[in-house]
Amino acid sequence: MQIEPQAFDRVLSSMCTEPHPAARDAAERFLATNPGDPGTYPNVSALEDDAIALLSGIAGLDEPAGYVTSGGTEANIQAVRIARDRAESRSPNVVMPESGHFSFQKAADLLGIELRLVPTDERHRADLEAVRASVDDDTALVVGVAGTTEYGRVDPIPELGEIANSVDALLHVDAAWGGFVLPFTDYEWNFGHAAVDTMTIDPHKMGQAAVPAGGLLARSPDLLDELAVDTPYLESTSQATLTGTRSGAGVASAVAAMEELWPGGYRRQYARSQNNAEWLADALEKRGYRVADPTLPLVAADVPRSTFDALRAKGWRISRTATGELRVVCMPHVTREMLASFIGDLDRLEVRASVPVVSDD
Ligand code: 0PR
Repeated sequence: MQIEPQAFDRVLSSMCTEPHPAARDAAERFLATNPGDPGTYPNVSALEDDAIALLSGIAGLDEPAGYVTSGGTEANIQAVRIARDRAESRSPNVVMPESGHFSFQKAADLLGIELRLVPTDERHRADLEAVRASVDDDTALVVGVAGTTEYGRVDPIPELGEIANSVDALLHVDAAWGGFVLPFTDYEWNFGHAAVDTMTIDPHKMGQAAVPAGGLLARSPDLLDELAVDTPYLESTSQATLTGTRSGAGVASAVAAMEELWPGGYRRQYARSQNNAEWLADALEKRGYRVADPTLPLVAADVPRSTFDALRAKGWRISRTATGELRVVCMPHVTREMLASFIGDLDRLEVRASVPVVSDD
């Protein structure tokens, strides 16, 4: 095989990053293990218990319950499945701000459940009045996002919990990306802060684990039991995961990263990333672009389509929000030097755009 993976030196919009060296090493050692068959692979299965205990500590959950998923998509699908199976309604619905990740569309489609999208406010957070107006007796689940994909915003989680409670629905918090930075902020987002029933929190994003390592946590083990099916020919008797064979590499790398970095390493990483985001937001603002305040290490700015395309043509791996803003996620591999070089390219493009082309003839 000739081809090499891409370098990270121009990757600015990904929510994945270079794994921590300890995570990389652990992934390699556990490559040929399957936590989906704990009877045959007990060591990686024990590691998965460690992963859930560590994730629970990060998310303020006293009694660890959950499993390492293939990513945020699987965790979100499973959370919707728990709520659907627990609901008494014959036509249950899920209420979510429109800032929620598109994995919930997949969940709704797969599970045959109605997804009610409600607007966000001017700060891109769930509009509580709109959520209140959308829930009813058929609502099985209210979703809040703690670190949105497009703007890095945190929904008012305790208030969403109260609304969910008022109609006997569950509350799911999608902290797939935000979960490893929020512990170092003042936001109320976790099991200790609010009546959260289930949570997505992904080591393979800000957690610096190898892909695939997502996380699903539940307030109590009986919520996970909603997912369990019998497994007659395995030594273990039931399975609550969506996939069967799973990545032992992901599980081991998640434990290695969290043991190495929680809490001091993640705290320092958050401070670095947040500083970088504020520096970038400032640099873009000074150049006259409208910038959404980086409340977490993610910057969105109104850069014209032509400039965006020219930056992509220069090799910058950038993406856009649904409304077309440039989006930069300050992941651990994103350094100040990278951002300075990005701004340098932007300045050169703008100079060229503003200087009339003079031909020699
Ligand atoms: N929830 C939130 C809040 C997310 O941002 C994402 C992914 C998910 C759930 C789904 O997680 P998985 O992708 O692990 O299933 N958000 C990124 C996105 O869709 C995923 C991503 C990651 C995209 C790396 C590109 C990339 O290079 O934009």
